[in-house]
Amino acid sequence: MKLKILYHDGCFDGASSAAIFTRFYREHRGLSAKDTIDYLGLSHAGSKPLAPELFDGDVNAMLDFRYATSDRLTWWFDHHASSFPNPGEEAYFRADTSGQKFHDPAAKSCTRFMARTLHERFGFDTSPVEELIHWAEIIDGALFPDPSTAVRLGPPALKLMLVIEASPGPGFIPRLIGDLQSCPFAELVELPYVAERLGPIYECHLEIVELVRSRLQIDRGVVFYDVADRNLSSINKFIPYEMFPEARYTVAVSRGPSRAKISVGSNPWFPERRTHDLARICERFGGGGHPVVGAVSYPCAEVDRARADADAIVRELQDDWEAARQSV
Ligand SMILES: [Mn+2]
Repeated sequence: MKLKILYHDGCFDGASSAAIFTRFYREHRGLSAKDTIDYLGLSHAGSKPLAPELFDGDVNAMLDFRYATSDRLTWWFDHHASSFPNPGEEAYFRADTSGQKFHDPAAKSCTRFMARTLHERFGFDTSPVEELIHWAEIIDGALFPDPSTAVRLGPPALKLMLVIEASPGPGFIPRLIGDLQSCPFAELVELPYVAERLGPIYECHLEIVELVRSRLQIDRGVVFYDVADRNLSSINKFIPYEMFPEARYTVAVSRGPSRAKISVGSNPWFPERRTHDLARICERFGGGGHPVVGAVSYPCAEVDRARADADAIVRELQDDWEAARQSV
């Protein structure tokens, strides 16, 4: 038997969802020595329906990632507002009778939503994985106590977040998912394969913090920066708010090895200042996300189109600045 677990790649919530689901499956469905677990990280590039070949396990679970209308999908948990980008997908989900597919766009993390659902419906014991649930909720819900914690990353959980975000693809995250199931974070960051990777990534993170800080511009409540001239695939999204605590939104253009990206975020420490649905705005440009944070991906060659779209998004987010300023 092959258990295939597809999860949101390069994402703490995706990795912790995969770890907890594995635990659940082992405890409640059983895995023998002959059974295999195959982990595959998925990234939100465009909104095309997922290829049916991805679901090649005997059991296929997809976690913290948009829906797929495949009869081979056995389990599904997601909390994205843009889970059904293609016609017919939501109706297909609503008509599902498996009792193993769940969506809650109000959930802050897939991890906590899934753990609670597995507890309520199947009696899953969440107590050994409370650390994962607690931190997934803080990280995916952007519930950090202050911008400095979110940028400087003191707690071990935040160092794991950093290393996960910088390590998409096969190899590292699947191995980490194995250890996340039972190892406390303080010990996990000391394991050689984690520590060796984390050291240079953390150093590089602090360099990127300085680079981004040098590019930030704020106008009418919107911080904008463009680092698409550099090859940077993961950038901490809170850097702008450490420098400009009064900002409402951030719009960033960046370019990694495989895609260019617009990232759109709102200031999580002042949620009442947000008046726009960022998922809806990003969807109009072919992206998606949550009301409070969204993104649009482009092929690397189309970085100029990303810049033009980012400019349009900045102007849209500035539009009610006068009204918003009077209310804060
Ligand atoms: Mn998530």
